Amino acid sequence: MTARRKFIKQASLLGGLLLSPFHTHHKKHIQKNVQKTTGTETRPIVISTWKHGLPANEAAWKILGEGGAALDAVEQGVRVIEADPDNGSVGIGGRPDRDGIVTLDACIMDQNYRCGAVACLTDIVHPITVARYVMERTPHVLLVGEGALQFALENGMKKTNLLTKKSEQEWRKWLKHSQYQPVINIENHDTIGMLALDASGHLSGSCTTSGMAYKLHGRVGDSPIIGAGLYVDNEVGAACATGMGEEVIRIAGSAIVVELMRQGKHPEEACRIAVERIISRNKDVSHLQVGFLALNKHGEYGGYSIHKGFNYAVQTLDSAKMVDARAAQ
Ligand code: SD4
Repeated sequence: MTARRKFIKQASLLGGLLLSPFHTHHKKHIQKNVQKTTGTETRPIVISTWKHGLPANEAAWKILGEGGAALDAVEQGVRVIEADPDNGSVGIGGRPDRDGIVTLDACIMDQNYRCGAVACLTDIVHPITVARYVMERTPHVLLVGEGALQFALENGMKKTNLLTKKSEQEWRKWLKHSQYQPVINIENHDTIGMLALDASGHLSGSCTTSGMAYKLHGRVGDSPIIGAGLYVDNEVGAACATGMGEEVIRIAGSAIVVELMRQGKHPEEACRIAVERIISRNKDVSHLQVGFLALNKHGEYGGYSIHKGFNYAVQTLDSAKMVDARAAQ
């Protein structure tokens, strides 16, 4: 059995059919909006990193299934996770930096190479929407720190305390035993990256995170960096990353995955090659996790990570499911 076929088999075995009432109810209506140009094309489709990708995809599908734009879908989808205080790595409830301050990174990119991002943003629940405002309301791509906060407030967003009781308690515990160093481990990744292909055949992507837990104050990861945490080329495909951001930045990870797809690689193979590149430039990856997720113009998708454990959510007209990504180790 080829690696590709094995992957598909594994994916379908692992992926349970989780159709929501909304999904079933709207299936007929959605069908009208689905344009399949060949037997192998799937659209609309939305894919997202990690298990919280399921509710995020469901929110995105409300837009995609009505024939809406991928850009709106990837913004609205990840907002659900940003607003969830129980998620420890995105939006409110995200783990703080080593000084106890929650700082958020996010970016968004559409089918016309338009992109916007914020980094080290404090006190705002929805950095993805601020990123979209940067894209649509300024001539810039990236705003950081104080300037990003000022821009968010000027654009009508409200200040909110993002440090929940639970995150604060965990941080205080960490302070006692931590030797005051940032930590990252294989389980400690749950940034959300989302990629969507809409009924019109347009791609967009989003990525949002509180980044590495207990990082140095001011540290920015890959997630708001266009080309690292996210990249979209509407002619080819889209990719996003999760895991140790420094390693993703060093290889311009998402841009590389898109370039590999441009050369004809299947999305999973493109992700695998990018992962191998990170592995080859590190002596020891036993404590290092990075995962890539990719979607091409035909609605084919795939993911790959250094270590087992990375999974992603996929939603199409017919199903909403989790897929365990294949891994190098
Ligand atoms: C970062 N890539 O800030 C992010 C962290 C992450 O799941 O993906 N966590 O480095």
